[in-house]
Amino acid sequence: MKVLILGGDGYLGWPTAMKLSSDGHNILVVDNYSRRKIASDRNLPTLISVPNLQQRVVTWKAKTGREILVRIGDVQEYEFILDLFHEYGPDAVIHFAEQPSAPYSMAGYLEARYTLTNNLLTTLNVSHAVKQTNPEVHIVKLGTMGEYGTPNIDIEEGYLDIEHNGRKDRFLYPRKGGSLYHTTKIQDTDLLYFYSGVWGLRVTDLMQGPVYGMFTKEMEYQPSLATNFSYDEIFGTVLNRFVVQAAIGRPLAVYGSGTQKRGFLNIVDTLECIAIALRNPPRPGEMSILNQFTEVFSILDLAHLVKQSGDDLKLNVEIVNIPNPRVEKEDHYYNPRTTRFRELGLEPHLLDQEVLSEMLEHVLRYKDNVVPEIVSPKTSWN
Ligand code: USQ
Repeated sequence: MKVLILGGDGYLGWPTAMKLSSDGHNILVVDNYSRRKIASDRNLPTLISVPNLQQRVVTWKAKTGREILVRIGDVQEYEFILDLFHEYGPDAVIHFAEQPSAPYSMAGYLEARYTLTNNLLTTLNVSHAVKQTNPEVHIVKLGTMGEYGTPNIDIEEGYLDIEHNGRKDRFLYPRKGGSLYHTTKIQDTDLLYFYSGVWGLRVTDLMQGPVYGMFTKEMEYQPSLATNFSYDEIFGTVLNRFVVQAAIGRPLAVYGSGTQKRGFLNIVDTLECIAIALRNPPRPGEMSILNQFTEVFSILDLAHLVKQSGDDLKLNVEIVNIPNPRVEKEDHYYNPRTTRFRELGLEPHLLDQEVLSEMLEHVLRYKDNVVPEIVSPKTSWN
């Protein structure tokens, strides 16, 4: 297939490009380096600095003989994205080109405005470009489990059948975002649901939980093919941050009681889920929603797992509960369904001590690169 990857320079975008290229697809990646700009403006280096996309694809070609095409540009610019669809003629588009950080979206007005305009406009542009050039193109959109929030009922995969006053209908599952970022993802889902129905587009919306890890098979060719691994409060996800905190001898900072639960997955499974989604496009006019995580943990569970792994390496890891900078439920029911990916063949890579010690040993090798000042949370929700 010809696959267009929007946001192909990111933590998930670049590993996805390599994986799909390895699988034999033709890949064109697009990025405007907005994540790198935000990180550089705020002095938020990744654990290891990674080459830019143009350099990455040269290394990839040298190591594998496979070509990944690159275009640097902004998906918010409609002419740019429309021309790209005309020229390249993709069979599928994977849309990662969004501002991905919940804390960033809550940092102030400008950050909120950027998150809202970027995330909605890129989704609008992708929908229109597909409609205008080839409505058969499969749109695979990265959403988030955080769209559902933490309701006091079981979370289904995307839709809920409701019986009311003796009549029945099927609706998008009720949503409640925990940050402005999560709210933009809800709005993206609404946009895609609307356009898939009205224009007969084929859309897959992936409700993904927080991802952890830094290794995928394709990175083994060469260290400079690594993904960007963040541990700061803006771009680092919780487990990655805990591993870095353990490695530099800082207590693992659990927000609030740590009893809040989320559905997690290894970066390797993210790539597998994307590949599965590509192989299973919905019918025209249908929006397929899949919950993309493999295991539910409380934040405190994760902290204890990292502590155990750190203690095995004689790191003497401590755990502290700090006042929660976010407004979120800490004690709540959480029972999200995730059956569709298993039915479609996903074999999950679960979190165990081997995975954690591999991550910890990797971070320990680069621990002198860690800037301790960027680890503590500074962004508060209100
Ligand atoms: N948390 C801590 N300590 C930390 C960081 C986070 O206790 O140092 C807690 C938070 O309070 C939260 C949970 O861990 O309850 C998850 O936080 P996170 O920063 O790992 O994840 P989040 O901000 O929700 O966002 C991340 C990605 C986002 C993705 C989302 C999936 O940045 O792009 O959409 O995970 S989900 O959380 O399911 O919405």
